[in-house]
Amino acid sequence: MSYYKIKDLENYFKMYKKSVREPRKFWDKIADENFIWYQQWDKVFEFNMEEAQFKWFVNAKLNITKNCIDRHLNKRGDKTAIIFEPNNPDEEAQHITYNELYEKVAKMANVLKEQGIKKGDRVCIYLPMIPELAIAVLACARIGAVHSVIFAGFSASAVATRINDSECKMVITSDGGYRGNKVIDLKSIVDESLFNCSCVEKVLVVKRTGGNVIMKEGRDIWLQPLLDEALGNHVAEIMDAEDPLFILYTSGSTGKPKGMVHTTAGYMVSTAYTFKNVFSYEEDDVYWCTADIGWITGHSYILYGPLLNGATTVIFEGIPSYPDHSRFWEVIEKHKVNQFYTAPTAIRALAKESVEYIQRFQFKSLKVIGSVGEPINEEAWHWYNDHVGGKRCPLVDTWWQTETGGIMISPIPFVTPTKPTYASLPLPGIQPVLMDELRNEIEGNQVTGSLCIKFPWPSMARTIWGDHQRYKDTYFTAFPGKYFTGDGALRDEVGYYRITGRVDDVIIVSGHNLGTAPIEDNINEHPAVAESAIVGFPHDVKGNALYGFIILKESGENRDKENLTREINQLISEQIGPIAKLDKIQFVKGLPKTRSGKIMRRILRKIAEGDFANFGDTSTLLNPECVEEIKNGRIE
Ligand code: 6R9
Repeated sequence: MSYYKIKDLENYFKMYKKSVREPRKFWDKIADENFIWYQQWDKVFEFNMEEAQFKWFVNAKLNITKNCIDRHLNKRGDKTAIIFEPNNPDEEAQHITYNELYEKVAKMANVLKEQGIKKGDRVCIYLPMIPELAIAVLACARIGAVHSVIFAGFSASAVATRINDSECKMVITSDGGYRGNKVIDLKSIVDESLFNCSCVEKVLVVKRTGGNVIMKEGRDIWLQPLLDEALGNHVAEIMDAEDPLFILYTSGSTGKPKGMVHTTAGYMVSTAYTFKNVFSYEEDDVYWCTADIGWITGHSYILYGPLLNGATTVIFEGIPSYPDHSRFWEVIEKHKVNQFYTAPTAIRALAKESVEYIQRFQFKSLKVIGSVGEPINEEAWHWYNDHVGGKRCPLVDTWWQTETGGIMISPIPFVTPTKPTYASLPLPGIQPVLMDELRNEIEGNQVTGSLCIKFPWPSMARTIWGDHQRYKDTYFTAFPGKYFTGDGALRDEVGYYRITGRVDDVIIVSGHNLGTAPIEDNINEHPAVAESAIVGFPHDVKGNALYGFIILKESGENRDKENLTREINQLISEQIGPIAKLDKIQFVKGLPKTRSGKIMRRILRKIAEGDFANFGDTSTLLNPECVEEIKNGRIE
C-alpha cells in the first residue's frame, strides 16, 4: 500500500489510525518512497518536549531542490513547471519548463556563491511576484543559504526590522513591481531600510519596471549581467535534515514579528504529502494558488509543495480587481486551471461585485477549489462553492499556520464530504485536541475548546530565530506537552473541526463566552452586508459589550441605517440569542487588514474603547487610510 495518496474514506481512516498508532512507520515510509536522499536517517524523530526541541529524519542528508527540480528532469524536463501570469493581461504569460527552471536556478546559485554567500548565511528576498522570486528562493536552498522572504508591500521600517533580526548578508530586490495600476518602487524602499542595517553587504537588483533607481557603488549590482556570465549547472549543497531552510516572519497582530524557522527534511516531506492529497493533484493538472510567496501559503503551496510533486504552478503578479473584477476568472479560463486556492477575503471582495463578472465564465477545467487564511463564513462558502466550484468541485477549507508549515486540517477532495465553514478532519499524522480552561483534554463530540496538537509533525517550525525561549513560551507553555495553536475550535457530532478564530477573539459578555466569528457569520448573512468585524468594549453592567464594524454591499449603501441596525440585531437575536446583540453598530467603508487579509482587531478594539493614542505598529496594514475614517465615525 502506498501511503502517499489517500484514495477513499475507508483508506483515509485506516491511514489516519496507522499514523497515530505508528507515527514512526508512517512517516518513514512516506519519506522513503517519495524523495531522493544523499543519506537516509538514523531515526525518524527525536523529541524533547520540555525543551521544545524536535528533530525529524535525524542525520539524513538531502537537498530540497534536487527533489523539486533535478529528479523530474528525466521524465518531465519539457513539462511546464511555472506559468507566470503578469499583472498586465496584455503582457504575454511565460511558461518555464523544468529544464529551464534547472538552468535558471543553477545560474542564480552560482551568482550567489560568487557574491560571497555561503551555506548558513541569511538572504533577504524582497521581490514582487515574478519568476525571479521563485528562482531566488530555490537558489538559496540549492546552496544552503537560509532565505527570508519579505512580502514586497512591507514598509522600509518593517523590512529593516526583519533584516536586522536575522542579520541578512544580502538583499535580492527589483527596481520596482506592478500591482494593479500602481508601480511600487521597491529599490528605494530597500535603500531606505538599509540606512539602518549594517549587516547587508550586497544588494542584487532585478530589472522589472525599468524605473529609475540609485545604485550604491560597491553594494548594489544589477542581476542580469551576472546571470549572463554564470554557468548553467550547479552541484547542490549537501544539507542536514535539520539545517534551516528558511525564516518567515509571521504577520503578528501584536508584538515584535516572530521569525519562524523551518528546517529541510520535515518541511519537504509534509508539504509534498499534503499538496498531493489536499489538492488531489494529477500529473497534467495546472494548479493556481493566488497567495503571495511572501506568506507561508506561497512558500508551501506555490513553490515547494507543487514543485516537489512535479506540478505546473501558476505565479500571478497582479491583483483580483485589475483590470477589473473578472481577472481571477479570466486567468482560470486562460490557463485551464484545475486547482484554485485562494483566501476568504478575496472571495468576499469578489462576491460583493456584480455576478456579471463571473457569469461569463464556465470553469470547465476546475476540479478542486480551496480556501485558507481565516474562517470562511457561510455566505462566502456558498458563493464560492456555487459560482466558482459550480457545486461540482469539492471546496477544501484548509486550516494551518506559518508555524505548522503545511496544511493540518482539511477535507480531501472526493474523499471527505465537505460541510460549509468546517475544515473537517485532520490529515494523517496530525493529532488535534481541544482543551478546556483547566488544561484538560475535552473528550467526545459537540464540544468547543482551545485547539492544540498533541503530537509533533514533520513540518512544524523548530524555533523562533534567535529566541528559543519565546518559541517555548508562545507555543508550549499554555498547555504543557502540547503545541498550542492560539485558535479556538469546535468539534461537531461526527468529529469535524470548525475553526472559530483566534482565542483572543472571544469576548465575555455578561459571563457568556461569545466567539466573534459566529456572530460575524450571522451578520454577513444579512443581504445588505458585505463584511463585518466585532470587538468588545468595557461595559458597566455586562463587563463587555459588543461593537460591530460593518461594511455594506453596494446595493445596501442607500438603505436607512437605523432600519439596518434594527434588522441586524434582530437577525442575531434570532440566530444566536439576544445576549449577542450589538450595543453599537458603525457602518464603515473598510476594515483595517494585515497584508495577508486578516482583520487587525487590536486597532478596532482601541477605537471601540476610544483609546486613539496607542494603535501600535500600523505599518503592516494593507489599508491604513481606513483607520482615520473609522476613528472619525466612532459611535460614542
Ligand atoms: C496559512 C496561514 C494562521 C492563522 C490561524 C487561523 C487562521 C488560517 C484558516 C484559519 C480558519 C482556516 N486560519 N486558515 N482560520 N479556517 N481555513 O494563514 O498562516 O498567516 O500564519 O495564519 O490564520 O487563525 O491560526 P498564518
